[in-house]
Amino acid sequence: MRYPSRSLSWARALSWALGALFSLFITPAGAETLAVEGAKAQPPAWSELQMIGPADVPQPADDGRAWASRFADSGEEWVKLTYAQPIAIQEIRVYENLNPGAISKVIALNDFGEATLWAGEDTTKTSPFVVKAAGVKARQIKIELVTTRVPGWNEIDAVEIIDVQGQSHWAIDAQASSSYAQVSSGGDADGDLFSELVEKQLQVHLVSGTIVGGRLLKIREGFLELDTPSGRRLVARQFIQMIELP
Ligand SMILES: [Ca+2]
Ligand SMILES: [Ca+2]
Repeated sequence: MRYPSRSLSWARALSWALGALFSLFITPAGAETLAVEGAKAQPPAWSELQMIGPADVPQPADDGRAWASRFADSGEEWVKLTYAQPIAIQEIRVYENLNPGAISKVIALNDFGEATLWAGEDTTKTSPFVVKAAGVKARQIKIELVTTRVPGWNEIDAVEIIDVQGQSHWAIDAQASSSYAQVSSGGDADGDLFSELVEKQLQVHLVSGTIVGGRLLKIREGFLELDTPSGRRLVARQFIQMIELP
């Protein structure tokens, strides 16, 4: 069952997205480009991809521009954020737009292994939740939550890293143990069809007339992730007209 506020947020996200033709997700200098192909496409509301880029939920609320787990109070969940390059971290700021306080652990991941930066119970229950890192270098951050600690959905809008120079960094990719988008998108009937195409070279014809050529890396909720000559691209499945296997 959906709450009315959830449908409203989705409508808001969609109307915002209508203005964004071929919107570029994020292009940090010297980093790979992750572009969304197929116009109007936005990641599904409440999917983990909503944590990519700067915080965009303007005030504390249930909002589809944030990640929400599949269930509100099912127990342990995690999210993993990837940044454009390894960062010497001074501070991590986790923007929790709804029911903050369920975070149980913050881990920095790099090529050499992992370091737990913080573990315990968040007694502040305020957003952003801030963890100091004293210069630990990492390209990925894993955040664990115990969602039973705070009733209702414990949503995360974005995760900001402040480096030792005071510069701000936002995630370019995200993963999660589950997401509410799996529920709101009503399952994945095409999943089996697309899974046969993973690692194959494809020519994807979009309804706009654009053709995107590349190797299929991953099937994401509502999107195909392709490795193209100009970088990684997300193609919205709803705008695919035909797929050619050259
Ligand atoms: Ca909860
Ligand atoms: Ca967001």
